[in-house]
Amino acid sequence: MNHCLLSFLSLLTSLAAAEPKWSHLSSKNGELPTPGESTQQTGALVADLDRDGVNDFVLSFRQVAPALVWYRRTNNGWERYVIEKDFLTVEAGGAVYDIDGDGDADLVFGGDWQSKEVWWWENPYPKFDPKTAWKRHVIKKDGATQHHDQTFGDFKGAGQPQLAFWNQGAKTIFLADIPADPRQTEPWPCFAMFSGRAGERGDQGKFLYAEGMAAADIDATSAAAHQQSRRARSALASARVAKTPASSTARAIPASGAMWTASAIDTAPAAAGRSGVLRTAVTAS
Ligand SMILES: [Ca+2]
Ligand SMILES: [Ca+2]
Ligand SMILES: [Ca+2]
Repeated sequence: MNHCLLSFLSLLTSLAAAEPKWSHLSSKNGELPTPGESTQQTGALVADLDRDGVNDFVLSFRQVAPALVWYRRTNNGWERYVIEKDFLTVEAGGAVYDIDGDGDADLVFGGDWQSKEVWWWENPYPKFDPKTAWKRHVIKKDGATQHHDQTFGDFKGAGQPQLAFWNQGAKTIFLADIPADPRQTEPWPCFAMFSGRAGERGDQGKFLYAEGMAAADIDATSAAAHQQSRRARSALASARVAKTPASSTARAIPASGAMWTASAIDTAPAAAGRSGVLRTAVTAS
């Protein structure tokens, strides 16, 4: 056996030893608190909301209140905290970022086909109460409905992230700078960075719209672009990376109003088991 093979086998052994041991917990068995009465859990986000170094998670709902519930990790398991006590028709997706710059992670979610709105919730750290909802702010309140997926990234090479969000009713991805005073600014100014078809294939003619969003620097080609993409990558490291089909590069774009273009990455027909495939990239033109 040669040295390389031995090293490889040794690496495999150490990786196997590091495998985490998973336990299946269910609210059905009382191992987790029951989130609410909605039978549609639309979104799930992982974030350390109380800054104790341990990840927590948030679930969203759209049938009955509450619309957002936080599962806070404690020494004794998981505790349920209501973030949004009201009824909202929250769509799948969600994003995490310290929007107001006070050091704690704030949350973004959008409304589904019944809603024209996108919202953010202000993290009240360190004052947490399981029954006290977080303050909700409006990012978008007009236009078309349905907002399936959002992400933060420095798409403009501005040195700080912007919010990109899908609006399926408009077949458009909107880009918004975080306002200088986000707690006092409603809605946020935003512009269409992409509009049109983005690889949607549909289910027997239904649901013809693209969804999913991730951010990565795909086409950096010059030294300047690399400079900007390095900043973007560091910004994106703290951003949520969602499931794929549409994505955006981190290359700098001109002033507001410039449209990005879509490029097919995978043109193969949709098939079972391929849901994670990146189909379309939306890049600065
Ligand atoms: Ca935590
Ligand atoms: Ca914050
Ligand atoms: Ca805060």
